[in-house]
Amino acid sequence: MNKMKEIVPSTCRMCHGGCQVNVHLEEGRVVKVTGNPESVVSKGYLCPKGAASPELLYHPDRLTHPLRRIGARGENKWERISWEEAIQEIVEKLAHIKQTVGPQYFALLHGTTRPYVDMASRFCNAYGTPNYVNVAHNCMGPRTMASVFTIGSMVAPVPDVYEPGGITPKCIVLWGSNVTEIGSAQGMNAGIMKRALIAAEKVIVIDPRRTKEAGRSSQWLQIMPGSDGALALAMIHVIIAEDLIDHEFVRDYTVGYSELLAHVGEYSPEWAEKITGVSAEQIRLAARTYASVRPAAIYWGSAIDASKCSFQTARAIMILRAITGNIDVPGGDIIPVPVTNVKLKSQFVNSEITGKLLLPIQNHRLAVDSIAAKKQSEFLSGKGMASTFKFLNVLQKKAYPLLTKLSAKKTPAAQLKTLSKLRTSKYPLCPVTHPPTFWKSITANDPYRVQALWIMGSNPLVTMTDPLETEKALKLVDFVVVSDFFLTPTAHYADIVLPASMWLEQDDVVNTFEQWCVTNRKKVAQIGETRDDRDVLIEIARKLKLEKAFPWENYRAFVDEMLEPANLDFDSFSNKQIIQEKMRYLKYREQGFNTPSKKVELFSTTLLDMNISPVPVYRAAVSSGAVVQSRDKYPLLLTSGAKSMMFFHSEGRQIKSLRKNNPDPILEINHSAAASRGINDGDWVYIETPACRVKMKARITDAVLPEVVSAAHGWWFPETPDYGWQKSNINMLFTADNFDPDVGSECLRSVFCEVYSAMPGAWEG
Ligand SMILES: Nc1nc2c(c(=O)[nH]1)N[C@H]1C(S)=C(S)[C@@H](COP(=O)(O)OP(=O)(O)OC[C@H]3O[C@@H](n4cnc5c(=O)[nH]c(N)nc54)[C@H](O)[C@@H]3O)O[C@H]1N2
Ligand SMILES: Nc1nc2c(c(=O)[nH]1)N[C@H]1C(S)=C(S)[C@@H](COP(=O)(O)OP(=O)(O)OC[C@H]3O[C@@H](n4cnc5c(=O)[nH]c(N)nc54)[C@H](O)[C@@H]3O)O[C@H]1N2
Ligand code: SF4
Ligand SMILES: [Mo]
Repeated sequence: MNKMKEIVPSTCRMCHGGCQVNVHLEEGRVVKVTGNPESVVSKGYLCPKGAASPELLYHPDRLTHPLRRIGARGENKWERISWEEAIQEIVEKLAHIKQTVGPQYFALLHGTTRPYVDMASRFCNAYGTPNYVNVAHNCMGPRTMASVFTIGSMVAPVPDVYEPGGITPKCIVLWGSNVTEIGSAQGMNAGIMKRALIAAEKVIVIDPRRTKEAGRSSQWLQIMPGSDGALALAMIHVIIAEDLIDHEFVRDYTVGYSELLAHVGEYSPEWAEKITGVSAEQIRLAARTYASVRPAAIYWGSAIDASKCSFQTARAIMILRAITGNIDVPGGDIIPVPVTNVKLKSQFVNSEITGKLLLPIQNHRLAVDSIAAKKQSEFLSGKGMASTFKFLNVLQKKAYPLLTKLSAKKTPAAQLKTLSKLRTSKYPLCPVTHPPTFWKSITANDPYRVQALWIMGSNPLVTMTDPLETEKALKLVDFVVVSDFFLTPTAHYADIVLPASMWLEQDDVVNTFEQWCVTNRKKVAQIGETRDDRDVLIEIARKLKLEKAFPWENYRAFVDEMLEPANLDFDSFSNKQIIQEKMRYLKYREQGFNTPSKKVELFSTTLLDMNISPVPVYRAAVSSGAVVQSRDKYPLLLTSGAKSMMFFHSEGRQIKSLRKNNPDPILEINHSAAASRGINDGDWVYIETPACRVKMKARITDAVLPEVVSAAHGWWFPETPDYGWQKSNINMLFTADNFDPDVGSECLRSVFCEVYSAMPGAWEG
């Protein structure tokens, strides 16, 4: 008998990539996911994670119903409860907190962008808590801020590789991104990028590791981890000194060129050579190639973000794009045109969706990373009365006019400046509550300790720095909810665990990174009682009487609203599969740039007003003082977290087809460094910093320099009873005490360490 077969077009969500795929069903069961060759987004591309989607869907360890903790925190003892009970408990707790101590005593934390992020942030703002915590400080936040303050766009420019104008860049710089070997980064598709790289005349790779693309590039700059800011400034220096700028663009569309000129004089290639390890000649060659082979595009990765000089480095790279006239030209770094006939939910193009203005103005100041919150808590504890009175006075006088301005001011830079003044955050450009400060606020009860925490889609014990501090904090919070696909090391510390649905169980209009199109995601399965996070958020919000901010009965109603302007219902949209917007280049010629000056701001007075350097500077991205002092004990420079094709951060370790291809946590170490330490290929080794040591398997290679090692991140072992989250967790080696002063990012790419054998060949678990 023939089996009932069906193919449903949808959009993968095993990572940010948004690949359009075909979901193959047999007798209603998902048997396979394949790439969709018709797709303009992904042209048939599918990575192993996408192919493993059915394995995740049907995994025997998946959470299928809500759980309530019955043992001690971390003990992993649970009872099954119903959704009604779980939701009632959460609603009661949140209502009680709001009434008794104030909404700021609740925090919501998530990791990288996932489908629920817009609703999660809206939830926090509507409920009244400024403690919306996520990893933007280390990921995309610095790059987004650089885009906002330089060209006035929340959507950072991307290389013109999807061919809306029929051409791709002649020169591509891959700067701290290994997108073609991981599947996708921030929506950029590996397959599409690969085609563009093959077509390009020149490819420059800036990476401390010889990646595949570095191996086949025209020029590979093997940079010392964390020193990208120095390289970018030296490249600006060369381009100006050798008169390779685009004169017309600089004259007509930028402000602050003379200040930039004076500023970069000292940043010669010889200066940068000492910091970056890249020879002055190589720097000159790269700058000349980039400035003269046009159109050129830079694809930047998260290596730019996770340092002590993240925002400034990203600013310098934005300026490189501008002074060479490569912004928004066909084949350059373009700003996609968002779809117009759909109500978009991406926070990058619809600032309304996150509900920032729903947050009562005085609450902005109550975030745990806010200087004002500290003053208030001193006031409540009887200390610092005088200054607190002054602060309350200022708040009354100034805050309300500020909020009015915030909504009236059109440029995102002006809005962010206002918000930053309201928030008085220690890190003025950190767009969310700063995670390390958040965890410290709990352990130190300073300025106060939140009473409830909802962790949605994050495994901070593994992916955030200083996990022991995080564990301590998780034990101290009165009420912890975790929403996830699986019981993770972090979920073990929850009071309530909620089972989340994955992409094959969701209807959606996909819109986060690729702004120029929206694609369909179609629900084809339902496992146990899993629920869409957004439905849960909406239900809880409405039970907390927040219907004004959440007028939708459920998420599906919101999706219908998204499609209203296009006059489509969800089924017709699903049949269509995609709505695209036509690309328009050189938009700035008609409308200027959306900065206060309407031009590209090489010098930014807005930044100056915020006490941030108005022109990009370089700050050594080394780790904390204690480590530097013991440099002879820790001679190697560790960069961590180059992503693996098989895993999305800490996910996928329980998925057989993926784990088979990457069974162990890998440390890449150079031959000579390994030989002098008696380490053989495949040995388990300890990696040690003053903070801690963890074990990984050595891969001996000439792809990194003898003084550099590169370690994977996100490791835990779901196959062991305690999940072994401390054994190979690279974040155990980072103390959370060394931040970029502008945005609060951390030095994930540059900490000094030592590596030694952990009993060759023996892995004692
Ligand atoms: N398969 C898979 N795909 C993913 C993810 C995943 O976990 N797995 N995560 C997603 C997320 S959230 C992100 S942020 C992106 C990240 O993806 P990318 O932006 O591509 O960044 P990474 O993979 O972190 O690092 C890319 C390269 O930076 C190099 N690198 C390390 N240190 C430095 C340095 O100091 N300077 C320079 N120039 N290069 C350095 C590494 O060797 C690596 O080759 O990927 C997304 N896509
Ligand atoms: N040392 C070091 N650390 C790093 C990095 C590095 O390079 N080096 N990279 C950093 C970067 S770039 C990022 S973005 C962060 C990422 O950090 P996170 O985004 O916090 O990633 P994970 O810790 O893997 O947590 C994701 C959890 O959410 C679950 N999940 C996935 N999708 C959903 C969903 O739709 N709903 C719900 N409820 N749960 C879901 C997964 O099962 C998993 O347990 O890690 C950072 N950590
Ligand atoms: S790159 Fe990302 S979106 Fe594309 S198939 Fe792989 S996991 Fe899915
Ligand atoms: Mo990220």
